[in-house]
Amino acid sequence: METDELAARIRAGERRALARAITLIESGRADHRAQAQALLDALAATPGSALRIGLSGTPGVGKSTFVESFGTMLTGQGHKVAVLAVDPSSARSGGSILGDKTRMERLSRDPAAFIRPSPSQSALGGVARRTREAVTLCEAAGFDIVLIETVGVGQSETMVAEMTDLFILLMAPGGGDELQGVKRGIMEMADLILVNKADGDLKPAAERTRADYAGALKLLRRRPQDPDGFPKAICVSALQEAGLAEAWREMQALAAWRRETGHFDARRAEQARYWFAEEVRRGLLARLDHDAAMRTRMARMGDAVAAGEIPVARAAAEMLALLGTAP
Ligand SMILES: Nc1nc2c(ncn2[C@@H]2O[C@H](COP(=O)(O)OP(=O)(O)OP(=O)(O)O)[C@@H](O)[C@H]2O)c(=O)[nH]1
Ligand SMILES: [Mg+2]
Repeated sequence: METDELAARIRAGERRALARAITLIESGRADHRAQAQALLDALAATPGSALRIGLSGTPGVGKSTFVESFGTMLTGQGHKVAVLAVDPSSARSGGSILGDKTRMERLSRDPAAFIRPSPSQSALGGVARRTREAVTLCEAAGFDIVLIETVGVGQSETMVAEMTDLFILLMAPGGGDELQGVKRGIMEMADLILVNKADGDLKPAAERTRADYAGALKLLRRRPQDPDGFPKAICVSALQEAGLAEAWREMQALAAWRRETGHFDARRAEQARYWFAEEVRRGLLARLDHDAAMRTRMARMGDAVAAGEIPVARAAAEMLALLGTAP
């Protein structure tokens, strides 16, 4: 299919065209890459305006259940919801975090929703780039809310926070010492903490956990992108569909405030800058790692350095000059 036709079909909201385009951007083939680039260029003229929401949480905390009930609530309100995943471990586990479609039975059959599992690829940088491009495609296809799910592994949370407008942390009720287990850096990224499973026997523990997180959030350095009272911690039950409307109200209030105060657009601009620099860096590294001539030169230069024939700094400067990046 021609790029223009594919672009037109995506703009018309055709899900099969969207799925096909995402497959194209996930491909490692050079000709596919060129096509994907052309497609993204073609769609850049009609930028979408989706609210991008990042969702993270440890395995078993209830992410899939939450996406199912929260997503279904949103489509019930007339929204079009796309769900994407950043899962650096999917290659290892052989599946994807969205593979459990049984937990998203309603949403996966919902005509107003689009669910895309994480590509099975281990390089987080590659997954992140593809997810970011998939967001663009989903927006062009008319989805006004894009949920990006990630499991709390390594840098994946940072990546997702760098491509979303709101970052939500899903937590489980605990016995009081779970706060220690949460890395400070992750707390600092959160716009909203949702303590899930606030139902049945777990309800009192969930409320205590919520209070603990609320207290911890207050101790963090105040961020310019937050109005009074944010970041917030609230209780939800994804299973019983409780607290979801409140969670959505808080997300909307925060997004509206950021839009009014310019923080929303400023953040998007910052993210564009971040990913641009990241792509250039990745491109340079790819040349070092995959360009056969460069690899040979690296090996030879390495030998020369090891033999004491050339000082480290001079050898490095020569390599960088070859890459066209000499200072
Ligand atoms: N009681 C209760 N259980 C829940 C709730 N949400 C999820 N669960 C249960 O918690 C378990 C894990 O839920 P998932 O939605 O698969 O969790 P996940 O975070 O997607 O897990 P991974 O995909 O493994 O990372 C399941 O048995 C769910 O039924 C909730 O609100 N209340
Ligand atoms: Mg899951």
